[in-house]
Amino acid sequence: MPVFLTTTDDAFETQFKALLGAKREDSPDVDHIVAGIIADVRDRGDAAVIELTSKFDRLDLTPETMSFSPEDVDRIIADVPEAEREALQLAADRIRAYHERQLPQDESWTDASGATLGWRWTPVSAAGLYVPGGLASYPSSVLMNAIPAKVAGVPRLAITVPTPGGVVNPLVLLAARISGVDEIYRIGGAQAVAALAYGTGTIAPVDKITGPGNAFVAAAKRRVFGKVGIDMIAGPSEILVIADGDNDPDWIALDLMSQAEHDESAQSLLITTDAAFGRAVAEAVEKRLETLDRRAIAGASWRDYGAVITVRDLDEAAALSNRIAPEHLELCVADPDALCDKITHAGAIFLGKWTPEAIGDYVGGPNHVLPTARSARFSSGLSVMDFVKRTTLSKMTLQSLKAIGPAAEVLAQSESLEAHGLSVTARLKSLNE
Ligand code: HSO
Ligand code: ZN
Repeated sequence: MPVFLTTTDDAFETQFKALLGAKREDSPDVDHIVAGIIADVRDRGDAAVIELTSKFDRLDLTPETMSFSPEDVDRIIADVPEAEREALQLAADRIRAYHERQLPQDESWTDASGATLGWRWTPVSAAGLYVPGGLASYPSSVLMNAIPAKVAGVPRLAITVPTPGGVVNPLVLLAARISGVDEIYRIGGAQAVAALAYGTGTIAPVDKITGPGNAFVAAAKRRVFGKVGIDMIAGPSEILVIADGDNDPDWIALDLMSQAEHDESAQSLLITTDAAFGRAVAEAVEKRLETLDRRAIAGASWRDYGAVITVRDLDEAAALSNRIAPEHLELCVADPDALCDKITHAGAIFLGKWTPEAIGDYVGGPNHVLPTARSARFSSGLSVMDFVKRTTLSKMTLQSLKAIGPAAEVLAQSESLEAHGLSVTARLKSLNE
């Protein structure tokens, strides 16, 4: 059973704080192992990657077999059923269309001094996408990471995916093909992150690494940050549903379970204005937990981190939601747009009862890589912006240098940086000659 809280209870504030502070990630002490792996890959390149892959993935590679050739991919994706091909294609088309609207504009203008100023956006030259193996090897996540990079104009996009015993999910390769990925390597773990960051004989280094992974991958991404850019370090999934009493308890139960089934450390929360409805949802969850394939995972998440919170009204619901800053927020209320206006911190919002969060995981269009663990207070989901950078542009004329240069001379002097000041003075002096 999850916890049941009511805002009218004296103990509410203490209980709610405990819920917010619940530590959902046991990150084991893997950092020293990861540091060793990264140093080894830096020193020995391909040889280290090949040894580590043999050890951890029971797969013997050579520099020649480290990547899937286009023919390998053709062969492996040949048997993917038509329904799955079409679904992935529909998802990819919708994700691309959404992300194309994120492309930022270059700017240029001439100000009152006569200076022309602006900025220009350019993509990173190469990006690396980590795709987990095993249970969390999601083709949808390949689309969500690769498509924004390609929309941003990244010319070289490499994927690493561990293939324990040589086994790979064909849909991962198909998603990579549909997204226009350029290189696919059969490696994983910290060694894959190190190979992408520092390069090996076979793998050219990239400038930005994105994608989810286990504790080793997360630790490796933290360690290579600075040498390359990284995306956020994603924690376990979260969903908060705000629902009034006018909903089908079973629909809401399934929405809560859709994130609970990701991970035993996932968190599913319900905030409702109707206590009886909250109890009905909890009952519906128990019923569903009797049969769901992933009932062990979903059940553990719901029991350990789930909660049903009864509030006086939707204003109170919005205020609590903003304190939680959830990764996913569903608004299952009569006027979701009005409630949406009151939400300031959330990774992604799903409005109205016809919008289950799972639509956003697959086919809605927005990205499903989103800020977790309350980081929606200060960050956003993955976007085209993660694969571009901004260069500023300044062009002075004779008049503009005359107008603003003297202030630079004064400031340079006050900072005791003589050459700075003289670089302006020399030019201004030439005008008087
Ligand atoms: N909900 C997950 C993403 C995902 N769901 C992938 C299904 N597949 C991110 O929080
Ligand atoms: Zn999901």
